[in-house]
Formats: sequence, structure tokens, C-alpha cells
Amino acid sequence: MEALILLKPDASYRLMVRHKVFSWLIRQQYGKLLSLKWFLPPEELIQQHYSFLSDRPFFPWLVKFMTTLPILVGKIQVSDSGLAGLRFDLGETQAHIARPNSIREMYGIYGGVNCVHLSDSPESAVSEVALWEKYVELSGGVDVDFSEPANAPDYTHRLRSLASLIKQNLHRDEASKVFTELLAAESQLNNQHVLCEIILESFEV
Ligand code: DAT
Ligand code: MG
Repeated sequence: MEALILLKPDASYRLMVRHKVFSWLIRQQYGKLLSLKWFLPPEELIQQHYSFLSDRPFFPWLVKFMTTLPILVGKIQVSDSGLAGLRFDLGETQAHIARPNSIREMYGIYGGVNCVHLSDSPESAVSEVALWEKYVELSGGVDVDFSEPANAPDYTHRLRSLASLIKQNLHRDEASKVFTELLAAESQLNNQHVLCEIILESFEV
């Protein structure tokens, strides 16, 4: 089958994290990365994609997180058991409690800021690919520069500890300021403040 893969904004724009997630995607033995490209998902697509979460308090934030900036979207050719293997590599949903050495533990920041979406079952893979292909062509190969960025830092674990302070309302302003500086140092984006805002907003809900 084909499964849907999305690099969420925290993986699409943090250069070293993007490189490391991509390295995992091409080195893993479970399936074959077929395509990845930049795409700004419209709200109605994300609302449908995450419709099973529409009554959760974080849903409005989640839709905003996934529709404010273009993200990397694509497909993986994978068997049922291969998909389970990839999902195991990915780790649990919330980044701050994901299994050590999983992709989300290593590169996600906190909670739902968890770097990667991957279809979570063969059924959802089929339905997600069908849904997304109504909006975007996903057959064009990998059309992104993933070369290793020279000297780009990866501050994931400092960002997570600052997120934890902000969530607990401890040193809130200072922690937000340092969080913003570290995220900017990791990322490459003209409107950097937008990325910071959508990530910081997740700690409010
Ligand atoms: P997954 O992405 O592991 O398949 P899911 O399909 O249950 O998890 O949820 C989709 C996304 O919604 C998830 O990647 C991040 C967000 N989310 C889910 N549960 C959450 C929670 N308890 N707190 C914050 N964000 C959550
Ligand atoms: Mg899921």
C-alpha cells in the first residue's frame, strides 16, 4: 500500500531536524519513500484529515499548526507489517513522553508538536492518501534539498525543557524568549515569528 507522510512545521523548517528525519526515511528498511514536496494544506483538508479529533480542546490549534506554513508531504510504499515498523520507529503521539530513541523523542518538541505524521494503520493509509490526492499531486518523487546543513544546530532537548517550563507557567516570559531564539537559530524561514507563534501556542491549550 501507499501511506501518507507529513513533516510537520517543526520538522519542515528546523534544518538539522529535517535532515535527520529525511535520513531516517531513506535509510529505514520497512518501505520506500516515493515522494516529498512542499505544499500548504487548506483548512478543509486538515479538518477532514483530523476529523476524529474535532471535539478535542487542541483541535483549533492543530488545524492552525498544519495550515499556517507550507509543509513537506509525500507517500511511502510499504507493507502492513512495514507500516507497523515505521510507526514503532516514530514513537508515541506526544513528543515529551515518546519512547527514548524514537523519532518523536529525538526530534519532536513537546506534546502534539511531534515532527512527523505517518498514517497509523493500513486503513488510514488508504483513506489519507485518497483524501490528500484530491488536493495535491503526490507522485512526483522527492523534490526537496535535504543535504546536511553546515553547522545548523539541533536544540530539541533544550526546546523541550523550555516548553515544560512554559507549560508549568514557570519563568514564562524568559523561557518563551529563549525558546524563540533557539528555534530561530535552528530554522530557515523568512517569517520566522510565525513558526515560533504556532509552536508556542500549543503550550497554551
Ligand atoms: P498520531 O499522530 O500518533 O497518529 P493521533 O492520530 O491520535 O496520533 O493524533 C493526531 C495528532 O493530533 C497528533 O499527531 C498530535 C495531535 N494530538 C493527538 N493527541 C494529542 C494530545 N493528547 N495532546 C496534544 N496533541 C495531540
Ligand atoms: Mg494518527
